[in-house]
Amino acid sequence: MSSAFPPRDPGEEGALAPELLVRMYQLMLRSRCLEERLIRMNKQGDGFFWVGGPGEEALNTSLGLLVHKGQGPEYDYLHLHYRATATLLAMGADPVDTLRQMKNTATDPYSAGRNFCNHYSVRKWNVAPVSSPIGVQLSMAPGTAMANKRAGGRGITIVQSGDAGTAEGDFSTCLIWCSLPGRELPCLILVENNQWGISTPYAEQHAEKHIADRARPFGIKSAVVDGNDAEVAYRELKKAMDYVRTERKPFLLEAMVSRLYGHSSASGANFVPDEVDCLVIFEKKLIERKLMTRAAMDDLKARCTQELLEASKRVREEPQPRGDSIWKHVFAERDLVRERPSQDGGKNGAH
Ligand SMILES: Cc1ncc(C[n+]2csc(CCOP(=O)(O)OP(=O)(O)O)c2C)c(N)n1
Repeated sequence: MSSAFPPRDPGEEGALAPELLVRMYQLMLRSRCLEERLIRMNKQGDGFFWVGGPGEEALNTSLGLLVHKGQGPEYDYLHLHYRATATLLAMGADPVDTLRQMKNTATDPYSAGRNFCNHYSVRKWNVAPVSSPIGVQLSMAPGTAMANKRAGGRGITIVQSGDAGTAEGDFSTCLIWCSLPGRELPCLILVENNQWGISTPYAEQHAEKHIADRARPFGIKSAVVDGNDAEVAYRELKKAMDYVRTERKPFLLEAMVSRLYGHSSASGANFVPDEVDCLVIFEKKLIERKLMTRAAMDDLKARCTQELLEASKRVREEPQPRGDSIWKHVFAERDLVRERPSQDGGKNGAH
């Protein structure tokens, strides 16, 4: 099994390997360009709603690179939230598919034009459908973590939530079920703390110093890390994932991140200049270490922006879902667990 996992990075204890850093930067930049295209599409009327992850790229790119990708309980399960754009891109998703979901075309592979942008669902990679009601994923994660444990391999479950999402009862459900004595689950609980829940400030909601401190009474190990530093994010995430993979026990990682375009299109989706930008920090580091030049970064950004602009124009011409497909994808059309037709022979979508 272990040979299928990403190779250990030689510079794990110090700086990460130069090739890895450049790869991470390319992915983070691509994700930012994609978000900026999505925001423009929404403002131009090519999509009803935008929510996404500008400001969370350092952490989410690292997650996408570290995940053990595949289908079934031998592989990692992902219960993401709606800011995980960079994770999907780092896993190898086509950004054009995200544009399709924004435009709600019939060609959108995540929801066939039914859902908001950045609401992924990829069966072949164990990516559970992203839920708009916040916190739901935290109750589902122990289920797949149990499947990981029973399968006996090294697959783990990773569940993400924002800071405000931890006020939901689902968060407690997750902590309780992951830490039952003698039945601990291999689940990484990842809290991406951008200090806001739409317009509710973190400081008014949390008596505890860190959300990670809530893990302690459950005997769950935890850490708080700077999610805006790509190198720190990658290294700390890897450490936490290695722990869960090896020990088959939960871990709570709280990463401090930014929200660079506000909550969503509902709050205007305008750039917030006084937030820390992980991409700017990373660019400075790469230039200082002479791994990339400013000109090369600018050129990459220009090419990415142009490529996505052209793709968005093509997506505009793709078909919308037909009215007579309205009942499709509402119920399962076959029993996916036992691979046999469901009891009504798959007609359940027809009424
Ligand atoms: C159950 C539920 N309650 C309220 C909402 C409305 N809502 C959408 S996003 C959000 C804030 C979530 O904040 P946080 O969990 O910190 O994540 P962030 O959006 O900041 O990444 C709220 C309250 C919702 N979608 N679902």
